[in-house]
Amino acid sequence: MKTTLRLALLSALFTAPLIQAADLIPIDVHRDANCGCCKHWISHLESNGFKVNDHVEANMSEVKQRLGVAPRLGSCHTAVIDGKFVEGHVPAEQVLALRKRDDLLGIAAPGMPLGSPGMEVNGRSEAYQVIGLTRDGNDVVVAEYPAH
Ligand SMILES: [Cu+2]
Repeated sequence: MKTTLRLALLSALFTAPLIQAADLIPIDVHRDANCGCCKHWISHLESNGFKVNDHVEANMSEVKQRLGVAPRLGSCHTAVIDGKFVEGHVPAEQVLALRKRDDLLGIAAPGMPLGSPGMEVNGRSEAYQVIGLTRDGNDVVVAEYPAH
């Protein structure tokens, strides 16, 4: 057997366990059927270790109200992980960080910030914040992303 082939087989053996389904983090995403950027955000999650349960909804404002998303934090899709909401185009790293924040009801990237995950449009970007909603109803900045 050629060395290069043997190396390729070895590396396949070592990387295989990393992509086992059991390691993926489940998350529910609620979205409107016609939302294109929502699907782009789902792809962003899937390429960062999440297993997305995709829910197509007829009435997103009813869903947001039910999940406790304050209207001022609103965006397009609404995800749920560990009982907490993730509103809009929040980067996957912030979704992971949210899992360790028991003081928060959820996090949001309000609006549709250009350049956020799933909102890549012609390389344009704007600065945006990820806002956390605390259990006592206050907004806190959990992350800031500059225009790039
Ligand atoms: Cu969107």
